[in-house]
Amino acid sequence: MSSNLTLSREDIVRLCERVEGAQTRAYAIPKLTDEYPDMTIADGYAVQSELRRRFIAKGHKLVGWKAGLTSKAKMQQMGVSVPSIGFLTDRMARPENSAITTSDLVHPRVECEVAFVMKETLQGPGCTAADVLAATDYVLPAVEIIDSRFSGFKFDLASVIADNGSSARFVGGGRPRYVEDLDLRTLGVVMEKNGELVGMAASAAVLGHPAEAVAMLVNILAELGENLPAGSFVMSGGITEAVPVKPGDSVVARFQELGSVSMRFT
Ligand code: OOG
Ligand code: MG
Repeated sequence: MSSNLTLSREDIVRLCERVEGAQTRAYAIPKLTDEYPDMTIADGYAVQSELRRRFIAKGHKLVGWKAGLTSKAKMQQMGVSVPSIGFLTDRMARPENSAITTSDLVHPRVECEVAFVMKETLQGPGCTAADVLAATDYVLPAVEIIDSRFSGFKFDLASVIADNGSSARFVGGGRPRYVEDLDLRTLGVVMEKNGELVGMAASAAVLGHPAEAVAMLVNILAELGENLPAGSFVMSGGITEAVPVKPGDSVVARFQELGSVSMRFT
């Protein structure tokens, strides 16, 4: 990792238990750097990796990964300027058009993303956007429901990485398409909540091209000693700002060329 570990093994386990408790019982906690101001990005990933290990030990299945904070809109909204990654499990997936409960979430927000499904395994370092496109089976539109476990949805990079990039739920849908049939830089996206426009942007907002975000993710995975296996579901990062949702809200994300993804909240 580009920065060093400062946490002891005991601290990593303690912080992991704190984050896991907040995630599974849906309560807010202070950001971890309040207690550990010297926490580094490497420390954040050490906590996240311990969380992943525990979830897998409990029978959750790793289905893919997500890139976070990859667009200007997201970086400005969250006050963080470096992208990050998090893992996705089968327990986080929700069907398209389904009712998503909020009682098991702290303060959910929705964001539109381009998702990739991989047909070949990718291994960094040195992974490029061209490598990603060649290894992609298809892309599809997705909505991520993020839910920071930190009070006020306020955090720094080390804390949000430890909290698995605020990952909570995700919904894939629309129309799967082959990348060679699309220009992934120019896809327009609009998000509607209760029939009103709440966000719009083009997919180039994500590091110039969503495949760049996936390449970045593969290169971070290499630093963690991991690869991106064939069959993985990968979200490339919110294109627009994330929008808060509450019970009763319905959300539609409309993607040019890729169709739309809908859900409602209860
Ligand atoms: C961090 C997660 C960011 C994205 O797509 O940018 C993320 C957060 O904003 O809470 O998932
Ligand atoms: Mg996201």
